[in-house]
Amino acid sequence: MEFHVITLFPEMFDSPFASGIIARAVTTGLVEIQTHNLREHGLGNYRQVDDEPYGGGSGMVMRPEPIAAAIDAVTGQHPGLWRVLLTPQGELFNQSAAAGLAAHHAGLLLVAGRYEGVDERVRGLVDQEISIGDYVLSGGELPPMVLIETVTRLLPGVLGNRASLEEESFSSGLLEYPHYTRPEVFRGGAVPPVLLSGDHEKIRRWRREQALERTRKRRPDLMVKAPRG
Ligand code: 4HQ
Repeated sequence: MEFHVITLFPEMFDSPFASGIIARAVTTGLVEIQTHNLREHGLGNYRQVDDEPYGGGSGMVMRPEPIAAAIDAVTGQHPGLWRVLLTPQGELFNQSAAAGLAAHHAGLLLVAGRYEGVDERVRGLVDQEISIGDYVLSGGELPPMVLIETVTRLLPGVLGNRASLEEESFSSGLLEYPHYTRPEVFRGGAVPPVLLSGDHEKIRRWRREQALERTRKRRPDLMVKAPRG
């Protein structure tokens, strides 16, 4: 899967993907991450990419022409990319949206914003607008990184075969069951005896109950589509 990112700060994408799962996915050729510097499409001698808002007000707005030129340049070289603008006004990102993005086999073109926002006419240049959460960031680089990280681990071959498909499909959409490792007692807190019992069927059932109970208590909003106990 190809990820293309249009950004004013390409260097910010180096270190987050230089180690761990993503780095291995890049080395093994499962994913490719290409940054494209928006500044190269800036206007005039100063390579301007932003300007004052019509109608007045504070902050700067990203002009549409450099973004359009960058999108045209990338899609000209890489046809079929699914174009995504990261903005607080987009659809809220979640695991199901990540799965949808992972299905775009030609790859993704992610447009990172900066400043107070982008000119409204940029929306017409993309296929989808996504928000990574209901909070306000200063920079525009973290949202595309979050998408790349979330989508990459869904791609075939990236994680290897871990959990059984049945367990995985049961627990998807729920919070995880509680995890324990050594020591058996830590500051008065004991590991639940069932986990030391060696009875794998009993352990499986206990974990399912815990995941359901924990989700019901902490995130009842997730229970709508969750599997029945
Ligand atoms: N932005 N999800 C980019 C966000 C954001 C979000 C504010 C968009 C800052 C530069 N983007 N500008 N939340 O907070 O996608």
